[in-house]
Amino acid sequence: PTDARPADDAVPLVDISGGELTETPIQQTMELARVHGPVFRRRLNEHEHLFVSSLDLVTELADETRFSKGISKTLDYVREFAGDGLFTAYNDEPNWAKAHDILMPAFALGSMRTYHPAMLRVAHRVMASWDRQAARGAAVDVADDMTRMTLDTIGLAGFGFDFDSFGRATPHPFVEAMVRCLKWSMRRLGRTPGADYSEQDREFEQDSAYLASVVDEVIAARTKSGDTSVDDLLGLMLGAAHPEDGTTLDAANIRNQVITFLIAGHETTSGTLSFALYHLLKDPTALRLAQREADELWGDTPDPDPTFEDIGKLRFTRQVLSEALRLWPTAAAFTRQAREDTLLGGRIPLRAGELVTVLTPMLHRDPAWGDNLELFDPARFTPEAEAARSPHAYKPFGTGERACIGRQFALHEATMLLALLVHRYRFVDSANYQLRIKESLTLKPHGFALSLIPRTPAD
Ligand code: MNH
Repeated sequence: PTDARPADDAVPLVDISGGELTETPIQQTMELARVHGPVFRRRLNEHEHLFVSSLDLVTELADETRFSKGISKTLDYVREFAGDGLFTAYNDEPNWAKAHDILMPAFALGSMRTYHPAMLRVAHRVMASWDRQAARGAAVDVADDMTRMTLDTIGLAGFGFDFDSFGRATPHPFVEAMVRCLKWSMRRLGRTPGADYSEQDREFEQDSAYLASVVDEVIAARTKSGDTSVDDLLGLMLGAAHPEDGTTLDAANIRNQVITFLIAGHETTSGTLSFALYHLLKDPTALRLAQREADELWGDTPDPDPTFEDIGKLRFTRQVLSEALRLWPTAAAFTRQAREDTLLGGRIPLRAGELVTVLTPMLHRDPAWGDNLELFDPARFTPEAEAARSPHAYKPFGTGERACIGRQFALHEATMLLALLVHRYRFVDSANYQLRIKESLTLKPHGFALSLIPRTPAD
């Protein structure tokens, strides 16, 4: 066959076909990397795929002249519900560059100033809810509440749409349908050849139809209002002309963009905040430093209203988030594609178009990070430490021109909320929580219950 691969002793072949892809494929693949090293091919039935996680090889993969974003099998499955939205578009699909150019202004640094009030409004919802739980002596489910908060934030800031997640006892049905769709695409690669999956597929069809109906609701709320002056994400999608050719996005693509941003705009930020809270709970020194930083800005004011400028001053809080994303980058893999036939690391032959997936949590445990790789240590992100390290050792937001467009949005939102929470509460580990990570393409702490006590000036 023409796709037979040349003999290639440089790369171990790990065949897991007899077993299965588990419910936690990222952690399963991390385990393979711990056993077989930073480069291996994983065979799973008819699928064979190259995984890489060392700094030297990722440095090459980040070279945009040799590699570009690749759409993995899994992302192809996500295309079944996100289509040619920004995240899942092929590089050469004209709608990628078109939507990128039209939507970029919404993510320029200055735009964060316009999102700040919506982010703060939702932060107040979190605290009102946590105050009630604290008064009842009840623990909160951190991952659920962080998801409520990030969904409401992208809804309000990006689309002027209120999911009102804290007004509901259970998550908004959008979240439940989304999680099932993400899991469906995550699990598809592991299907046993010949087995019957029609029931899962039917459920998937229903869920993706439901997601599309929420998108229509979000769009209708805006078009009905007749307001074409709002220049938030949805306003740009519906109205903005391409800066050069003057064309606008077509209706099918707008739907795909709305669904993409509703998902990409909240799911990973939620996990990031949850991991950060977990690490602060388990690290009293880091918690104390974060509290001190917030206290310096806001003193004993019980209900501070952070300004946009305040957020840039929360340097340590930001380091906490960076270190949380080192250990558990919530979008834990990204795929690169060779532009031409090439030799990776001078020894691994790749054909033009061949895919290589970077396993980010293992890159983030490369020896370049020093000692005690599993230890949470925000000092790894002081300006001096960052300057001394290769930029390619840290890729929680991917790389190159297809890197995350929402990075500043996520960090502004997460930094503000984390600082407000440590300022307002003592964290009590009443359940002696042991970290378990659930996967629905993205990573989140599973069953993370946290008890809260309002802080008083003496705390
Ligand atoms: Mn985000 C791409 C991680 C927050 C919207 N994001 C990516 C990629 C990673 C990523 C990794 C690259 C994937 C790939 O190469 O295949 N994103 C994150 C993380 C957070 C995050 C870890 C939070 C923390 N992302 C956000 C937010 C938004 C967003 C918030 C929107 C408001 N991300 C995107 C979009 C893309 C993307 C859109 C695709 C960009 C493109 O390909 O042009």
